[in-house]
Amino acid sequence: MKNRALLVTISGYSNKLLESFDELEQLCLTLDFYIVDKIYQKKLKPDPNYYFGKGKLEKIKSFCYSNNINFLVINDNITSLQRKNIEKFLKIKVLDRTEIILEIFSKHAKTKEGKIQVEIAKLQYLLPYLVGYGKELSRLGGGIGTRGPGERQLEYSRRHIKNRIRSLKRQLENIKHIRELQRKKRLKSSITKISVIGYTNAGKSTLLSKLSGENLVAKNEMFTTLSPFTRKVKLPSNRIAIFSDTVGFISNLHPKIIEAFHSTLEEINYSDILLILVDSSDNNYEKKLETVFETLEKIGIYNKPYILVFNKIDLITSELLETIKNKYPYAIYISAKNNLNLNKLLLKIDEVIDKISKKVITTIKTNKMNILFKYSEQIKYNVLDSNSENIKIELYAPEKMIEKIIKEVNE
Ligand SMILES: Nc1nc2c(ncn2[C@@H]2O[C@H](COP(=O)(O)OP(=O)(O)O)[C@@H](O)[C@H]2O)c(=O)[nH]1
Ligand SMILES: [Mg+2]
Repeated sequence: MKNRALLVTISGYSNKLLESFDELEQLCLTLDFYIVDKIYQKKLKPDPNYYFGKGKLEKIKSFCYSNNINFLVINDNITSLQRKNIEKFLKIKVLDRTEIILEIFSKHAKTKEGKIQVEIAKLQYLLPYLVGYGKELSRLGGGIGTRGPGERQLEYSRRHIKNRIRSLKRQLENIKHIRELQRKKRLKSSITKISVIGYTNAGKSTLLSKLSGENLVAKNEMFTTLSPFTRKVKLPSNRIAIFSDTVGFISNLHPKIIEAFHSTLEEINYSDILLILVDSSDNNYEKKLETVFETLEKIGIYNKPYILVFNKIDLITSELLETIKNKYPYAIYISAKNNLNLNKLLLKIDEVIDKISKKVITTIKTNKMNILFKYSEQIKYNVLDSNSENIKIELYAPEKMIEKIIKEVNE
């Protein structure tokens, strides 16, 4: 049974909270919530005790009761007093915007380090709420489960939680050097890795599923060991690349969870190429793009080749498209949903891989050609000349791959 959620917000000053209401819906869908309805109240400032006005809260209560709602999701960050009061009044679990975002980070955190960072962020964010209110810590551990509030009445002292945070931070220190080792190991693998990054709703998941749907690589063991966020795609050159769907950027992140967000993005370090996906129909796209670049800089990614991809061009006028094209002449313009220009994108990726690959011209014996076939998913070559014994080729491949091949053909 799905978690049935009611999404609520007040309008806020100049409707600020209404603007991010759709984004919240998108985030909840990512978490597999069934969204029963969205309700807002025209109100500038939240009530300090109950967030909503008392009348509105009564209405919410009867709505939740008659619609079997088990989660109230508020599009704002609430205080622990508000949280406690609303939960007591409605008798269902209340989640605020930052908690929803933290759940998404949990889902995306792949490395041990990422998982610990997210747990620390959760503890720090919910600390004032957890202290003394008898909340089960499982609220933090197993993600958003089906349990209601107050099932296991455990009391947590501030000291208890602070100790837990300290111990997690120690663990972080310890795994830092292990991570370095893993990183080296991963870098050895020569298959091209591509991370798709961008704001939530840009179309990252759609793009990934279209690419792998159109160019589905036959199911094999390699495929089944990939994470749910990863797809293998065959490029026009016949090379294979692995695409990863990364955690989406989200507007107005709470300062306490920014570090956790950055750690969730760390996998980008392991990729060879970035696809920066932009929703061209979003009025705020330029500011968002700027934030993406700033964030990459903050997490120490300066020199990775990237391809700028403007998505959803089916939703904008041709005038706007022309304007954007003039500003970003090197970008690729697609509609993931309508399969528009996806091949152009793949060709561009091939082009970039060629650029970051090394090129050598070498002559190999005809009977060693099978070695090239063996690695055909990771290399590209053109035959320049051949006779019955030798073939002269121009070979494009990552440096490590070239070394490997040269060694094998000369054995
Ligand atoms: N009109 C249009 N909608 C799109 C396109 N690509 C994605 N979408 C829609 O945009 C929404 C968000 O897409 P999703 O792939 O979940 O974005 P993500 O958050 O970046 O993974 C979904 O409703 C998609 O159907 C596109 O090219 N055109
Ligand atoms: Mg997605």
